[in-house]
Amino acid sequence: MAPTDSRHTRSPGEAVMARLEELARFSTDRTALTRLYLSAEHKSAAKQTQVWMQEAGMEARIDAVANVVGRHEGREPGLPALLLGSHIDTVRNAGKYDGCFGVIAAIEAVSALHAAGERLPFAIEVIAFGDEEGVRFPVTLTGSRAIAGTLDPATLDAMDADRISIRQALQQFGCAPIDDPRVSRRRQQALAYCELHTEQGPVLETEKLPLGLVTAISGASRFAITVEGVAGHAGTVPMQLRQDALCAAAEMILAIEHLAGETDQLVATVGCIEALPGAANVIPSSSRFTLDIRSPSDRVRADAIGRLEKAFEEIAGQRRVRLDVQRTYDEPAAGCHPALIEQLEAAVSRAGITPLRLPSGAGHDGLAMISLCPIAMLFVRCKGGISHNPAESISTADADTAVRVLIDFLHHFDPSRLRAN
Ligand code: HGY
Ligand code: MN
Ligand code: MN
Repeated sequence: MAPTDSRHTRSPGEAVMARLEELARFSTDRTALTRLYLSAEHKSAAKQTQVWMQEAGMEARIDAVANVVGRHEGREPGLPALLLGSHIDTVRNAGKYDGCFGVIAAIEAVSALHAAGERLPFAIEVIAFGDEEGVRFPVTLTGSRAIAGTLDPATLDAMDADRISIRQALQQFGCAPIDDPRVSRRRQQALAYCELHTEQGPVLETEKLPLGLVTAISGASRFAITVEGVAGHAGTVPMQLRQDALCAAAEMILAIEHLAGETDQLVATVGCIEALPGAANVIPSSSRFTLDIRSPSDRVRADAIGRLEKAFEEIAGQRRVRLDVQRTYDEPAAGCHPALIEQLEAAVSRAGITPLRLPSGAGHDGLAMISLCPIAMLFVRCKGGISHNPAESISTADADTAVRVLIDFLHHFDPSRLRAN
């Protein structure tokens, strides 16, 4: 494991930024940051995170779905816990801060309590979830769903591009058997879940604010769409006789863009597309593409999906191609708990920062954790709102402010106010 940094001379922000640099080295690619769920790089990053949790005075372990879980006991052992954390898996060619910032900042906050010999009237658990991005396997939130007790065992049969299932990958990773009872939390054990995360959007930078309070996490659906046409010779088949799977997919993709462009509170993205057999002189016989569609309003999202499915059917009919639409992910919007937002907001105000509330267009583990306990999120400003991109960046000063506000929030957290609502 990489030598850990000296705890003495650095500000919380500097310590967080230094560790994020170290964590970013655990990557499949040499030239970019890619760390997919249950990869060898994920295992190295998980073990390093476990060491940092232990140095911060926590009991730390890697659970049966490869989350890293650190626990800092309260004034007496076994108290219900406030859950902190985020994810340490990344997208391909990722930035260093998406997910990892929330984990390292939470460890830094607990480290400060530990260094001061402080014990709070509740325990704190810091969780480094292993599969928030859902890049390697066609499912996502595996780690947080397992903790929340909502993981469908069938999920473990999902396979990656090499036909390795999550179940097999967990065994290769060295995880305990999946039915390890220590994975999921009982409702009474979890007071709330609070996640620090980069905003991944431009609002805080535009408002010149370092931090923001999240009101809700947008709901999202993902689809795998396959179009089957007829392969043909690029030189001999007249245009009007073609059953071109890629052109049909292209028309569907433009229909997606058009609908999302004219619908308020809706975004839709086609991130992956492939055409087979993939030869320049062959009319594609089939094409596959993904659709990711989101909205803070579940009704807007459901209505848009219905309209798109109808449009796809019409296009497939006109082009005499076959269509298969598989929904691979569906998560309703998750509202942050008002009493948690207020308590985070009070900590932001005590730091002399004007509180700003905003929704999260990006998905987070809170979408799964809300099945277990109330959730809240604190956003930190990121440069240009850039994310899912190596250019993603935050400032040391904002990281420092975020850790200090989190520590202040921990000192004032009153779980009884959650029950009052
Ligand atoms: O896709 C998302 O919103 C998240 O980054 N996984
Ligand atoms: Mn992400
Ligand atoms: Mn994230």
